[in-house]
Amino acid sequence: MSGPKVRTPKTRERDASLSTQLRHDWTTEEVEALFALPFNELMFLAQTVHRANFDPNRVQVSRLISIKTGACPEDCSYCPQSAHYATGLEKEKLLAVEEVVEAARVAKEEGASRFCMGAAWRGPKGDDFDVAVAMIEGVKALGMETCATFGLLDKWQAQRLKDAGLDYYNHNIDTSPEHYSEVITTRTFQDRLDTLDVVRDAGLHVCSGGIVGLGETGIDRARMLLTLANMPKHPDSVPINLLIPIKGTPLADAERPDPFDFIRTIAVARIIMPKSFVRLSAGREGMSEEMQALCFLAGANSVFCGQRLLTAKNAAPGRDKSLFGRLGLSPM
Ligand code: SAM
Ligand code: DTB
Ligand code: SF4
Repeated sequence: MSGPKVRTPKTRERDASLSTQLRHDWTTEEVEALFALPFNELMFLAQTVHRANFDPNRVQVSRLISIKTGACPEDCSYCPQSAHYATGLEKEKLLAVEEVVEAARVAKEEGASRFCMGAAWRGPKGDDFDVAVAMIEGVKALGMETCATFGLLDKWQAQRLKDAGLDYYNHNIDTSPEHYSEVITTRTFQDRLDTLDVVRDAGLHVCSGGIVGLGETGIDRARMLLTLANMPKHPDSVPINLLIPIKGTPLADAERPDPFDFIRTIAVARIIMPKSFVRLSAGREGMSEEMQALCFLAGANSVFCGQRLLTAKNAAPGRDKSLFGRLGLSPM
């Protein structure tokens, strides 16, 4: 499928309407057609939509912490923390509340506006949930935005997190509905959607995205983004992760996606969810500065800062400061 090669009044009209409309009725064909645009055309369209909705030179910055590491009962075939694979990761029990609040204070000092707490759980249970709630209260009291990613939730748990002052809940759909069971067998795609529903219904901001590089096809990428865009409300934040290959996991040797396909995924997310923050998420450590710059040009406007994500490496110290400086970007 080839897209328009020159800008005409008709393409300009399309760009203007894409910039403002919040659609929830995308078809697979329409999303595939965006992916199939010539690269320059796609980037122009994404940047047009981005500029209509955001300051193009500002990037939201979040910091992650793993509050409970490893020994996860789920079998997500990309994850270093799954108990199903020998990844050599050192397990850690639940951190103490004070330790987490102190890490958040430091992250704030270093420029993060949001602090995201992640746990290697299928979902929160028992006393551990009470401790996690206390962490959220403590971080919120610092005046930071709070985010949690604790796995599957029921509606009472979602309400309890909301009452504790949680702002965002991260729960990724990871891939297309069709590819999901190739990647994870211990829960279903519908389980993920059900949690996203209870999170939204509790009035929490939704953070949901996926991973590029799980052996998915181009249609799977289109179907993943379309699933997010066709939700009752676009997720407020859409993390696009590039698979970090982890030794010992079934995806350790997965074929690296073409970098331009990753950038295209960011651009299409930007276009079909025009007002959402699109996060250039895991995988930055292995990217060149030029590739990251293209991701920002494609409409990414959020990143994780710091040397670590949950367990994997992120940006080396000083690298982001230098990158932001060279690109004239500033944190939101
Ligand atoms: N256990 C919770 C869950 O699965 O929702 C929260 C933590 S889990 C580590 C959060 C997300 O990290 C996953 O949904 C996945 O998208 C991402 N992730 C995990 N391992 C990754 C990897 N090796 N490369 C890229 N993204 C990864
Ligand atoms: C998201 O989409 N990516 C982040 C965050 N949400 C929780 C996690 C990336 C994890 C990468 C592998 C690791 O650090 O263990
Ligand atoms: Fe567990 Fe989350 Fe990793 Fe899956 S992605 S194994 S649920 S920590």
